[in-house]
Amino acid sequence: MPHSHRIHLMQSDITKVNTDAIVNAANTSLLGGGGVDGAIHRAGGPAILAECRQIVARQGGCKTGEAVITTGGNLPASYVIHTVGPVWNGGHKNEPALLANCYRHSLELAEKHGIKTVAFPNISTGIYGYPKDQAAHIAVSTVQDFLQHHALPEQVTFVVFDQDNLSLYQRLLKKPD
Ligand code: AR6
Repeated sequence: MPHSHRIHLMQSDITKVNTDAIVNAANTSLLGGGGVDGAIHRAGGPAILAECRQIVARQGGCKTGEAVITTGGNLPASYVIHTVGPVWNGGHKNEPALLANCYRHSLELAEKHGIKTVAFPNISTGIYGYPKDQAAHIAVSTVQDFLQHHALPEQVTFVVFDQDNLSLYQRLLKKPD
């Protein structure tokens, strides 16, 4: 599998992960919420929300599939890339393309900022209800495709929280013997 050495898997709380940037599964308001979004704002402190408010003032939030970048505040990561995953609505509302856009646009922002290491949570698979197996396929194939064509980021870590996602990603990222 090409570029497999640049993709890592870890089961962890993403707020503790020591990559240059972590990705947040945000919502279009950019003003916080539950799930991983709530955890990131709690652990990162008010500097993240302050920058989100500036972005909202400038461009009025963030559309589904798009991404914006802020400081990491008090997190080990220097940056947070906030992306907005699609709400699962049965699969015929362009959800797969929108989810792929989240990964691609987050990676493009990372590249633009010279970021070498990025960690992704399993976008849309919590409160937004995206089926975990379908989301994992899109996440892995989109990241693999991007890395084939770009030198940055050098490394991408998928940070899984639950056992289902751990098993799915282990299977998808299994290196050939
Ligand atoms: N570290 C890593 N992964 C986590 C953590 C954590 N600390 N906490 C949860 N997860 P979700 P969504 C996993 O619901 O589905 C928010 O209110 C979780 O197990 O956080 O994209 C936003 O403001 C799941 O696998 O995000 C939006 O309104 C994954 O992160 C909405 O939820 C994503 O679950 C976004 O929903």
